[in-house]
Amino acid sequence: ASMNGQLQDWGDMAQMRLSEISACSLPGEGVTRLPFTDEHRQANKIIAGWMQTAGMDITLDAAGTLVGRRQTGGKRGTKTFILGSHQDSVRNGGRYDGIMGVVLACLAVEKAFADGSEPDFAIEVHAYADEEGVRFPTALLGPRALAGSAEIAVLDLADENGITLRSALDAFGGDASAVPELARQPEGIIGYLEAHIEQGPVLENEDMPVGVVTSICGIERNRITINGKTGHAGTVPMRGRRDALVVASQIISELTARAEALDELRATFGTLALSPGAVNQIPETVILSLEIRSPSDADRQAFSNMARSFVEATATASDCSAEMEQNYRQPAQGCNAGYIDKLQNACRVHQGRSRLLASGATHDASAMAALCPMAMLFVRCRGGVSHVPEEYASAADMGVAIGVMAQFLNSL
Ligand code: HGY
Ligand code: MN
Ligand code: MN
Repeated sequence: ASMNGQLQDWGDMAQMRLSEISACSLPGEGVTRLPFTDEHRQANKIIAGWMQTAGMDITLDAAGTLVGRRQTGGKRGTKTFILGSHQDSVRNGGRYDGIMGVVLACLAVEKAFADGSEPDFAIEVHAYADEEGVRFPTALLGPRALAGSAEIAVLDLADENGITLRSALDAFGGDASAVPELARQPEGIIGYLEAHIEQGPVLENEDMPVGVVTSICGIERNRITINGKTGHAGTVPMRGRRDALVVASQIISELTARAEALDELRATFGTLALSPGAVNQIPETVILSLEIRSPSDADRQAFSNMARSFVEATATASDCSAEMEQNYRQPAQGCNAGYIDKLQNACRVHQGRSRLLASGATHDASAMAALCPMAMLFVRCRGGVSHVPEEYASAADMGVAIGVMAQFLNSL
């Protein structure tokens, strides 16, 4: 078959594998596969088969990452290049987010060395347990453990049933007490490459199968608590009310308008809780989340500072009080310039042109950046939709991605 015909075969294999593993899910629309669950266990069995076919030995590491390792004796044998992504999904998500990066990594390794050649360094493929942070209020334990940046306190965070990350991880076959020992020596790691569905419309708008990522946005998450005064909805006059929900609505609309004026910054009020929560009582307390993302940490910080003082001033103006406390942060991460060039060259070979784009979503690669040079390859996403059952990437595009990744590996 022609080169591209051959890539189509690799893409068809990827599509078939993703269809098979999508069954490792809770019942319902789309894919729901949370970390350290039966669905995760079933998925790891299938992933282990992909890794074995790619000539790898398989271990489950202490943080619950499934690690496939292909060791060769070459002169750089002691150095390792890592590929991978996350196996978990959001609730009722798609078949591609995360797991596609694992299957493309396994097939790219197979393709890169299908001619019997062997790299002079070791190769690992990782299937990280938890990137989405849906089950536990934390994420990225696997790659952060490898980078030596895991916060051990997160092990005591619990899911909605009160099960701690520590007990779920140990019951799954990990070893929470050994997580700190997972840190890799940076000098032993060559770098990291992650393929991921774009989750946006850019590649589709430009009719391109794959694109090369320049940087991954930074993120912070805040909890805003607003305290007012409840009262009878019928007897308390409108003027002079201390209505926490009215203050929240002013904060949401004004900060959203200010974020809209900044083209690369994203501000999202994703959750809201209020009390007492009765139709005939004035809301007294509102707790809402504010997530801020930007490719520039300085811009994100400036917006965050402005938001904090705006929140306090808006509450005071209605004789309420409010505080905004940050409870999550990860810095923006640039992709390695040398790897970007290698990926661009491979894109020109396999799709005749190349496109750079920033990532507004975060990825395991953002944590791996603390350990080694990293790069990402995006695959065209139909309709730009992700985190929904309709999420889709074509076999042809995944074939191009495998060709690009195999050429990248051979260029190291
Ligand atoms: O939130 C994110 O960007 C990723 O999809 N977890
Ligand atoms: Mn996701
Ligand atoms: Mn993802």
